[in-house]
Amino acid sequence: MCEMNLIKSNYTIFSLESPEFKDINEAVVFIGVPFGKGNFKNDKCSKFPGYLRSYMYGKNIKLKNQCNFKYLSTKIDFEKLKELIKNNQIVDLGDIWILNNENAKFTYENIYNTYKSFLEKKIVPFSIGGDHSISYPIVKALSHFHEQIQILHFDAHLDVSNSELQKKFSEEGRVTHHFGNVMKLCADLNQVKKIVHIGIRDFVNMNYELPQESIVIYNDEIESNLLDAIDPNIPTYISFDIDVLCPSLAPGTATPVCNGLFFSDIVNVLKILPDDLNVIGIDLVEVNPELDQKNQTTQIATQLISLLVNTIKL
Ligand SMILES: [Mn+2]
Repeated sequence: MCEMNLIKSNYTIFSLESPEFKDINEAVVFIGVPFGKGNFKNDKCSKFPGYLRSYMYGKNIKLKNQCNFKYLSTKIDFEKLKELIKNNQIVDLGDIWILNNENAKFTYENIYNTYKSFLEKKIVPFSIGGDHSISYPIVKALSHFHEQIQILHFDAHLDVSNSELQKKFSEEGRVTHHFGNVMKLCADLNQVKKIVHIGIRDFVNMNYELPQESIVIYNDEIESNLLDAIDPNIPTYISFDIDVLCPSLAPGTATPVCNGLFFSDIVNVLKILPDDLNVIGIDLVEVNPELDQKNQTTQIATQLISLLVNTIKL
């Protein structure tokens, strides 16, 4: 059944292999989730998975044995990633098949069911969005396999919107799931014990009521407070909204907020994380190639993916 929900591309992320789903077991798997309608400002982030693959193909960007990561200048050793490459445990499965005329409820359900089939095969998914709303069906699928989950949420926004209007719409049976309430929905899952928000700075966050699972680490507190905020024993999902970065580096997103994090800040955060943290899935969302300038955002997204995937140990 699952095979039908995936569509292969001509090119793959990092030119990785794209085996048949039935042949995969215990692997890190890139999956494109080309859905943008959860972002009502601009839905063209749906084009990013395909755009990224063509970009990587055009630039001949490959992950293979003896890859040199020194060009990222990070002082991070890429041992985990090298191990995955060496063992052929990192592949690109293509995109979740999403049609433009599908309704959003159906799409979220489809993502949820497809990811449940992935997880049965001990796959650690690295999802390429798409807008931020896709994280919820993914975390919901993960919640069937883990009693406790902690989310490390990189974003300029808390994404915990919970208005009266939303409640009313929801009672009317309308879709109220979107890019601005995705972390509130995740917090409402019993298994999600903790959400650590990093990079929060937009004015819109000033008056939100925080779910009790939430801990905000503001940008000036990363060095001092991040390590204490993270529970090293809880399986961890990393959700990375590209707008956490300063728009001067990553303009290609629908809701840019000035004074954001730089690449070196992200490296710092990753260095602070406990080395044996059990990372059970990652997503990178909200990259919008139509709003980008000279592929800056796609370039930095490519570098970020190398950094983030290196946090996964099978
Ligand atoms: Mn977001």
